Amino acid sequence: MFGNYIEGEFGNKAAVSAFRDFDKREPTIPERSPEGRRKYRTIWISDIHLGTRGCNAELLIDFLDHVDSDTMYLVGDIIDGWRLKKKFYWPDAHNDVLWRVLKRAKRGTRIVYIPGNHDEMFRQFTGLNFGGIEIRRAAFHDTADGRRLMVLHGDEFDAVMLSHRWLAFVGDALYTFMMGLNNWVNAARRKLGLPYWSLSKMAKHKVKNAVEFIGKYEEVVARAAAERGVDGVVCGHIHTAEHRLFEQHGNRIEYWNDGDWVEGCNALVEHADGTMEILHWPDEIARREARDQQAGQSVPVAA
Ligand SMILES: [Mn+2]
Repeated sequence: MFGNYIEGEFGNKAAVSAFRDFDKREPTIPERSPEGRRKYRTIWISDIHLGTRGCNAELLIDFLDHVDSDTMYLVGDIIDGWRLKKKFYWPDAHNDVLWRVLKRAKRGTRIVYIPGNHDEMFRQFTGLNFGGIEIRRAAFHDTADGRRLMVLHGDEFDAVMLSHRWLAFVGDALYTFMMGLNNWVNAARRKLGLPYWSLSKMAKHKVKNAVEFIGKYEEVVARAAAERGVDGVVCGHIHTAEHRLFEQHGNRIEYWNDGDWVEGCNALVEHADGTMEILHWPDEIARREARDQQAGQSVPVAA
């Protein structure tokens, strides 16, 4: 069924052969033995954007090979259908990620997949199960210490945030680039006898707005959670891992964002006692390598 769907959706030979029986093939990056993995009660990951060059599939594979959980939520934008339809890009490592997810389901991890806006084509399968993966529009998660969290991708709030949306994509790299451009523009303006004009000032203003956008987004999401009477919310979508506490009519509302696997490479985890934590995987790898070096052994990253 999934194969037929891919064929219809992408209608392209490369896509069909890339996805055909992909779960039956062995991964190109061999899986590390599941023994000795760090065990969590719950793992949330999102915004992986498989099918794009930006996706850090190798780091995610390293993460998946070092952690385990009873439940795993895939909080949307797992496969970037938008971009795949425009240009088909699917390296082996991206198959390897899907293979690992399906393998976890087979081993007994409860996997809940909540499609996002970039993989919204899977929303039509809401309520169905594929290879042990439950597809849902949103979910409620009860923590070990009795908090109820609403789990959703988060693009639902774009309508409210519409006027600010594009600002979220103005980042530091662009700002640095504009600073350079600013010098160049003003050198040219000087030659033409024109007064100084600060492009960087404008850029700075936009970056400040991006920071404001993120803050505002977190507030909007937390308010929506409060209205549903839950203790908090877990979402993704804005590629900014974060934990914030809000007050709404005297009630405490937790906001959690599990980040992304394009830039941040973050995951949100729940420990056995209900404590939650945001992991920054590049830091975890650095710590592991320092430990291994101290122990006098060197272990390659994906081994
Ligand atoms: Mn998204």
